[in-house]
Amino acid sequence: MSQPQALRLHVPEPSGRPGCATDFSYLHVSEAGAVRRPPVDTSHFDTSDLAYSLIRVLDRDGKAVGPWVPELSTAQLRRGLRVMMKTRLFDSRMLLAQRQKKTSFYMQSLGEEAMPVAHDMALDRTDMWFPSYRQQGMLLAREADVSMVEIICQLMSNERDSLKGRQLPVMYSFKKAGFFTISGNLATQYIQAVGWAMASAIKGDTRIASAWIGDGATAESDFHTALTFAHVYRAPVILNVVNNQWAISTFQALAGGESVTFAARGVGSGIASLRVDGNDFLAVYAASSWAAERARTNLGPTLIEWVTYRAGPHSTSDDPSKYRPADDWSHFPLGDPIDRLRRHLTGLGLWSDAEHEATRQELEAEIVAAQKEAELSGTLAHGRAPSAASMFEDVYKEMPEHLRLQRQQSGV
Ligand SMILES: Cc1ncc(C[n+]2csc(CCOP(=O)(O)OP(=O)(O)O)c2C)c(N)n1
Ligand SMILES: [Mg+2]
Repeated sequence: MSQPQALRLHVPEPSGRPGCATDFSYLHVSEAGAVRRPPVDTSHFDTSDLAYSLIRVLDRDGKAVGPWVPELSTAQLRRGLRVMMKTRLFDSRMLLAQRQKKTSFYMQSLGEEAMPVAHDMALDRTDMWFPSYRQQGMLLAREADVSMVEIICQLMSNERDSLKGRQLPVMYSFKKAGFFTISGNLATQYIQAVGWAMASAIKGDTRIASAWIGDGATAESDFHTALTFAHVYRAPVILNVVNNQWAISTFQALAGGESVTFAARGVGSGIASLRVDGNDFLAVYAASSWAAERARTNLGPTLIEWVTYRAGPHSTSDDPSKYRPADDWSHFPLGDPIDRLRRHLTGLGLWSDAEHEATRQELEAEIVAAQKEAELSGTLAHGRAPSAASMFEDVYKEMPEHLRLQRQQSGV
């Protein structure tokens, strides 16, 4: 008999660190157009290969190829590019506002703009989103429902903030836009979305739910509980997993993405699952439409792992140069979603450099004007926040005696 071996654990490490370039071969990227498109009434088992490949539409030259090419009008494509540009410009402007102490905190979606914008285009306006904090692109796409001024007022916790300064900036809540209140407690979105979707089906409604989670947050038990309920009751829900490679300073492998994809967890739970290039606007639209059709026709949930890259810091409190190469994003094999759609449209003769620049200037002006208007109601730096006494309100319909007493004692 051989000598007993000392036991040891395997602790995954990223393939790159500051000063050492990342080896992105771990992503297993498929060629554009190479992955098949099954009918929507497929079984979870039949999506096993799709959970380990990568659905892509835009090739290196910006051409749309393969079975997943969606039917999108010129107007939709141009609008998609415009809203992605708006999201990026909005983010950089709000980052600046945080540096000027006008808001306490900000989270950019740099590099991840395609997913919320294209997903929104594939869903109906009455569907319900349970987002995490990096899907602001959806709100910026809904200009008919939510104004940019309202969004900025929430960030500045000012007197026009509809949440009265009670939420961390970026933790938006817009019922009128089907945007469920963001919770700082990760993964709660998943159980809430599945529960809401089940309720929609119980009521015989036609609205579906869209749940959002990051790679890191899938390690929470809520994720697995939600998958079980969604599978068992065939809930009308789309289960989005944004694998942007990082959970603050922790690499996605630590949440279990090293030898098994996040999409494969869906298959293992009896849910049809896709792994999709999240930086490919056309692929995002096509996969989202496929999943939405399944949900709408009572074929049940679909889990989609979006492969993307968090190009900026996790938040304004993070410094990614401490844990990954500074130029990592420029080597990410799936590129920049805005550049890729721009190239596609330019190749079709539907966009030009001059138009790009004019759109950029127009959007900048729109954002600056909205910020100015929002600041008329105050910023974090310049008072005009809702009074501290208001924290006692809105908890109960009628304020109970013990809260009334606390308010008196607090002297606010
Ligand atoms: C239950 C819970 N655990 C930990 C945190 C702290 N936290 C906030 S964001 C974050 C990283 C999440 O990473 P990921 O899910 O990959 O999402 P990403 O930020 O990359 O979009 C952590 C650990 C939290 N808010 N909630
Ligand atoms: Mg992440």
